[in-house]
Amino acid sequence: MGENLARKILRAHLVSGEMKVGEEIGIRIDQTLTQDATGTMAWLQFESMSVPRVRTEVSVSYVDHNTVQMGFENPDDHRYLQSAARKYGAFFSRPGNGICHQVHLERFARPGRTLLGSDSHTPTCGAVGMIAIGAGGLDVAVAMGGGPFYLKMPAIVGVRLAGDLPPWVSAKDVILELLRRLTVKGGVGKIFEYFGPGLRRLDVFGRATIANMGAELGATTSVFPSDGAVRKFLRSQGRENDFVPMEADDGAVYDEIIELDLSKLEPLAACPHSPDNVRPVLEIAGTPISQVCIGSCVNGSYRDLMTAALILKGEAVHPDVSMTVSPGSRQALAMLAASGGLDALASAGARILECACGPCIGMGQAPASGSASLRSFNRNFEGRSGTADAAVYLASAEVCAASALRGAVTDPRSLGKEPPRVRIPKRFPADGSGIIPPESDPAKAAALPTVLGPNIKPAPKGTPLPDSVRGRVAIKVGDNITTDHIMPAGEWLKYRSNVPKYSDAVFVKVDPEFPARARRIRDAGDAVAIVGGSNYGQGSSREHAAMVPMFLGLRCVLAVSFARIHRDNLVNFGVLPLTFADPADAAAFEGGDEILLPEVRRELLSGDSVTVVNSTKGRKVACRHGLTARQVEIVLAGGLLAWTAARGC
Ligand code: MIC
Ligand code: SF4
Repeated sequence: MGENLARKILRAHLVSGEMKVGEEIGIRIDQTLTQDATGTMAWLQFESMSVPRVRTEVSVSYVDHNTVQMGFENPDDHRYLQSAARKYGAFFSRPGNGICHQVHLERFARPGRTLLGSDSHTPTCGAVGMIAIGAGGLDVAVAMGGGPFYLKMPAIVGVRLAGDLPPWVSAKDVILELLRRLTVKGGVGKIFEYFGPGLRRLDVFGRATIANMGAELGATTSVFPSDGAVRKFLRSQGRENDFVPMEADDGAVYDEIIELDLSKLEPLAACPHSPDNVRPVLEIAGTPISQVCIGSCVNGSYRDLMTAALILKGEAVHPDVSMTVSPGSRQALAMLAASGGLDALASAGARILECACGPCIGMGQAPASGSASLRSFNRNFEGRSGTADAAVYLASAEVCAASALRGAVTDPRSLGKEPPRVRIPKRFPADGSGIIPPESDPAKAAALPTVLGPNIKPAPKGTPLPDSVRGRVAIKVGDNITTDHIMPAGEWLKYRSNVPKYSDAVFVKVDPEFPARARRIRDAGDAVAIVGGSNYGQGSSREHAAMVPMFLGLRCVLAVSFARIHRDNLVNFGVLPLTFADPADAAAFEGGDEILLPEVRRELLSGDSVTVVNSTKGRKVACRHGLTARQVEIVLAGGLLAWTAARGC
């Protein structure tokens, strides 16, 4: 029986478990990446493990999220990260060098390898045939220390691509179509493996767009074969030696198959406020926009930037539109400059920003009140742009550029222009000067200091789970709550390394009273509980969405279902994620209810069921924990660090 590519790579890295869907497996990690917003905590946690040097083939520390430097906080983080990378054997990608996923794809991604990154869009590198997974910073720290990464064996979904994309339709429309069909929870517990004749004309940049935004499906990761397109890409990066052909066996078996005829696709857009609220651009054409943003890790490649440049060339951005360009990497920017694209964009009136996440994470460029912003990005959660009542739409570079010209959402096919034809250069500039290698002499490295600043506080530690837990529901929320709801970024991003200060931001955009209420519950000696709907914690990998509420006393989250990375992060910080055995029971809970988990320790050790009593409503409901034996031990110990310390490793 033919084996698919995802299973082949997982099998080659398997260190524990059986590859049966839903069962826990442990895999060896070859490469890691961290970025500055999750990196300081990850590296502090790595330091606390007393490992002298990373034990991976390649670890890279990127600075890309928070590069605005409005105060000392960010540069202090950058300085710490640079000092830790140098000392502990990681490459350091300097601020301005680009967004981690784009730069990693260009400089480090290798077919057949595994990559674990403390950012949810790490799957981008699946474009070159590697298994690249997003996780919390603590999991990445463990992987840097040589430990395996544990996950439930995902189901492998084969996506068979047929046909060729019509003019003006691009890779972004492929993933938007999948989001339209499957929704933001359609990929939970799954790996999407792409194959079929439709791959023929899809280059690595397009594949990276699709793999990147597979994160919005909730997927564990996405993977493409390592074929001629990958070889060509690696050659253009001066890395042809890294090429290894990799593909599924003939007749490979998948747990599920999705058929997608590329020739039937049309330009699509995700409407506010969810990446799966997808409609044909034709249907929303004419919606006035105040802003267009091109770039980010999903559409910040040379291909996307040049596409926009060719559409805007010789014309001007509409007077009512502020247009920004944030290139995915310095390499993409350099190529754009060399081929005249930068001039075309700047002359058309686009505002050229740094090669960084920028507007995507609310670091500047908040749209005007009540206005619509069209972005070639991957997330449009309410408030993420920095403007609470802005309406953010997501689309391809083609749709964004056409709309920038017209001042309203525009189907690019209606421009009456020739479709842009971007010529991908045979060779990209790859001088490496944005990447600083680590100290290679172990003796010298050991003597090097790491440099902390006053905003950098240690990661908080959890405490062992008591026999029974008495608590209070501090907030009840609905379906699809994102980690941006739980721990906002934007103006709060500079406190990622200062948990006490960042705790003032927990849930503030949903309920400004939350932090004070949680502290009151905690200080009265009760546990804080949260009740959520389905897909609780979707979106980013930020472990802060578990760590910071834990600091405020969070002990358990009761939800209908969880997003994968957030659930793992809760466990890592000793917070119990419970799902209602009967989802209808969620209705029996309200904010302020007193709850009791009378025998939680015993129940965790004896089966999958945990009893939750709502003392206020006089109801007893059955919940499930769904934890593996290893995860049960971690929750009982009060988190992964405590568990690891107790085992003496
Ligand atoms: C995001 O796109 O939400 C982020 C910011 O890149 C996060 C990481 C973070 O919150 O630091 C992610 O995707 O994991
Ligand atoms: Fe950065 Fe946005 Fe990509 Fe997250 S999604 S890594 S914030 S560009």
